[in-house]
Amino acid sequence: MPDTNPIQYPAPQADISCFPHAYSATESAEIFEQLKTDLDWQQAQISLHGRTVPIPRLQQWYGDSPYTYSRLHMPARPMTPLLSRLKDRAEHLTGFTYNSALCNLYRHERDSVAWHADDEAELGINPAIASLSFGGDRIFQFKPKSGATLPFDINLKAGTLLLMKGETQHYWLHQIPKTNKPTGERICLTFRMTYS
Ligand SMILES: O=C(O)CCC(=O)C(=O)O
Ligand SMILES: [Mn+2]
Repeated sequence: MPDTNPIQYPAPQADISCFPHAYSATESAEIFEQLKTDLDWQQAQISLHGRTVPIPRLQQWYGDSPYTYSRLHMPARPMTPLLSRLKDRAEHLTGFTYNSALCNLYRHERDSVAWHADDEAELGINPAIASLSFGGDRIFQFKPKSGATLPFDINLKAGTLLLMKGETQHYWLHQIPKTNKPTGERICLTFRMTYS
């Protein structure tokens, strides 16, 4: 049975909570393998200081509408049956509805996502973002945009659902930093509601 009592993080001007056991270890291991095989993982390229460089992770976008993120354009692509089932569980646990998923595959400890807020216009004003983690543990870091309060870290283990909602994206940045400690592969599905 999944946890229905989330842990709430006491960060000011944020609403961040997590369900550490949305999926059991056995379920998470099966889901990881299936997502790794089923999803159409690609390494996108971005333009940085006039050079084209590959982003340090694999990604794919699944949703009814196209999405533009950090100037990367991702066409609409229907969710797989497994993604739809995982989305249903995220909706049930969090009480929000989602129509898309930005999926990330971190191949090893040197893959990462840099400091950012999920604040694209298509997400609306105070988006609810539910992310499900599978595979190896990674540290997820938060830091305030103004240096007014302290940064903090969450260790995201397989089977965890993290929910960011309310004003979180206005006041906080998040990242998955590179590390030197071997972590194993990790898949993170970030469910969102996009408005076109
Ligand atoms: O991998 C994660 O936990 C975070 C990914 C993320 O922040 C994003 O896709 O916007
Ligand atoms: Mn994000």
